[in-house]
Amino acid sequence: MRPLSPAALRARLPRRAVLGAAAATTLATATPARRAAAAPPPTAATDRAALPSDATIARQVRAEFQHSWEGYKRAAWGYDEVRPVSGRHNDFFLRGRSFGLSIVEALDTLYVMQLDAEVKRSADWIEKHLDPAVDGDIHVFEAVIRLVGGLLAGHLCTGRPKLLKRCRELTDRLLPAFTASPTGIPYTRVNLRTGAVSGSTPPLAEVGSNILEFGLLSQLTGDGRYYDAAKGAYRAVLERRSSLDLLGTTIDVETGRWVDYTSSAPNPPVDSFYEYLWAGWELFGDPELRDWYRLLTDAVLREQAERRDGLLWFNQVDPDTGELLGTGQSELGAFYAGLLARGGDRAAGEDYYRSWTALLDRYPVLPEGVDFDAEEVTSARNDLRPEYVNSSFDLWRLTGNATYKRSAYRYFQGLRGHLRVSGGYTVAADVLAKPMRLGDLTPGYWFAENPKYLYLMFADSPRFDRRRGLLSTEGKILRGAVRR
Ligand code: DMJ
Repeated sequence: MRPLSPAALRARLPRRAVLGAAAATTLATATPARRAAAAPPPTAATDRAALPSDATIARQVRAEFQHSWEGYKRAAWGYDEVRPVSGRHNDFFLRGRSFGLSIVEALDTLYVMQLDAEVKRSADWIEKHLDPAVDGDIHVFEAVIRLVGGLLAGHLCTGRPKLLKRCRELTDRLLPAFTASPTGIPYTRVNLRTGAVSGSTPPLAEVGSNILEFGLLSQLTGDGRYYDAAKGAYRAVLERRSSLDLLGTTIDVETGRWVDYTSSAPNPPVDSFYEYLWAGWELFGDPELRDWYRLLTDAVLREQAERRDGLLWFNQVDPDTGELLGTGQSELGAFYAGLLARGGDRAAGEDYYRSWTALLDRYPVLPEGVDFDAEEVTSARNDLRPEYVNSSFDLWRLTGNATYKRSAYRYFQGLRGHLRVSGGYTVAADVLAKPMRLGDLTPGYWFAENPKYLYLMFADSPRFDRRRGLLSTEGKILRGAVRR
């Protein structure tokens, strides 16, 4: 483990003073209800109270997963996503075409929860109905993390060869996004039937978040083309880093020039670009991925980390000059707490987790966006995101500290208390409204992520190797599924 040097986290004094003045003005005028946590609040009562036993919590989580799964089956079976309030369904990739996304997302969660009749029903559906040659422009990144990853995980869990075959067919049809690119940086979209590519300015998450799925497919098939394509995309971006070892946000596939710098790590849309470097090292032992992760992470910690009232946040900065561009923080970035710890920066990871836990102390469920400088909620939605509890899971696995179970349980209680509806679980349109204003969607990733992280923390599942297990950015079990 590499401890953070004090210099790495030293805030730049002039900038701080300016931010401090701005914060004072904003605080005086901000609507109190929209203010984000400034200082660590007292530990929430639920953190001090005794938790139910692990087995009880695992049963509760499994029951809630089943509740949402039954809701999906009842109203939207075979469609991508369910709208659990209206009982309608949602197409995720293409209007009027369905990939049964929630089924693919749920497959390995059903498996670790030992819902075997549902595993069979789902795998049968996929083998019969999932068409990897649809005539339509598919979002490559979403197809990789959700469908390719889901099929791989489903294959590893069940051993069914057809799932791997379908996975390979689909990936072969996605591959032109990489091979047609003059830089090796993938186009955003590809027509699965014709191979025509489009979308030439992907954000970084879309450029990097495929090496786990592609690399595993290379291992399982002995065909190195997938890993090489994914690694080539990483290399093309690393070659274009700034003199501060920072990266931009979106990049031009054809010219290799940066398009904008509007968002920096760990925020979207760059987030999992960093995650897959470290996870790629963990899964494949490729030292170049580890070294790239270290280089970029050192720069993020040195140039972007900001300590505020005992909490740790990350500034948005210009990659060339380090100049401050923003202080917004997306809930999607909460995954970074676990990643930092996994990558050797455990203290920083635990501190960043506490920053998000401080928000969980203030709000019944986490809002989508906050600005830590203005101390405001910038997006009051909640999209049933898994990133906070993803970090609970990572940090608990790494440290064994019960505090992560407590905060994960509190997160679970928040969801169960506010986002449960008769048709399953739904997103919220405004978590600050009283009563909370709900939306009408169970995103596909819900079936892959939130309940799985919770379940694997509390259930002693015989089907998951907690020590070796490795999950993708979409919560797919890419290593550590135990077949029994
Ligand atoms: C998921 O699709 C994945 O976790 C992805 O990496 C980013 N965000 C969503 C869920 O928030």
